Amino acid sequence: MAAPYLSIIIPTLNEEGNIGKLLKQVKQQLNGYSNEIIVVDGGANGPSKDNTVKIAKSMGAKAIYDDKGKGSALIRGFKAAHGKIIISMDADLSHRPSELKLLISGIEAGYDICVGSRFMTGGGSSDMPPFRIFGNKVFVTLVNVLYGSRYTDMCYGYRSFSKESLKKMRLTEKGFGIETEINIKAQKAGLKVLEVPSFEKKRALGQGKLRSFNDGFIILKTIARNIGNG
Ligand SMILES: Nc1nc2c(ncn2[C@@H]2O[C@H](COP(=O)(O)OP(=O)(O)OP(=O)(O)O)[C@@H](O)[C@H]2O)c(=O)[nH]1
Ligand SMILES: [Mg+2]
Repeated sequence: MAAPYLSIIIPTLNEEGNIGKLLKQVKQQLNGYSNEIIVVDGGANGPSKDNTVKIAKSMGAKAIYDDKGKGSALIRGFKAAHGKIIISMDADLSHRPSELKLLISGIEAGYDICVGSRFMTGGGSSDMPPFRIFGNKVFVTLVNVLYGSRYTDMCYGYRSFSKESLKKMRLTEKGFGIETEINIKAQKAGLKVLEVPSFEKKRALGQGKLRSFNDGFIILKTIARNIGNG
């Protein structure tokens, strides 16, 4: 079978209230593009305890398993992807499927990576309490100063990639440091990155897994770990 043009990678952990609605909307947006949707399910306590995988499979998505965290799930999904363009997207309906075409066109226009930004004109968030906005600002500023980049957002997972760019970055972050690792390694590898405005909605149903302080610390360690090495 010919390789699909697009691969959509969705990490999931107990998202049964959201995944069906999301996949329906994604499929509507991707009508006309050859595509595969890969759900990477699981967490430290094993697979989702609810019907996430059952619903995803019934709607034509492939499901694979990973138990090491969101970053690990994304890396596994990226490796399993066959598409020329690969997109990462959350399962909780925070990311608007109507923005998929913008992310696709960024790669088609010749960029290696296209990242959604909640802090550009036209972007925004109804899912960020003030302390998360503050933390994100600190991380963006640190990365820009340390690595000479000009990002406006950091910890946001709605992104598109050319297949080659993913191979060049050799990603390793297992948890919520993955987006920061991508921003840093893309900059270090001299990849062409385009930020596009994105609006993040509140998680629709279910519980968020990010723990602001623990994961903030992990993000800081990600920033520190990448200083100097290559
Ligand atoms: N496979 C896998 N997916 C995860 C894990 N943790 C989170 N996810 C998924 O990653 C995406 C982002 O996680 P969220 O919990 O929504 O994180 P967040 O958006 O920062 O937090 P909220 O604002 O509370 O939603 C969602 O699709 C989750 O289901 C994990 O350990 N493993
Ligand atoms: Mg969320």
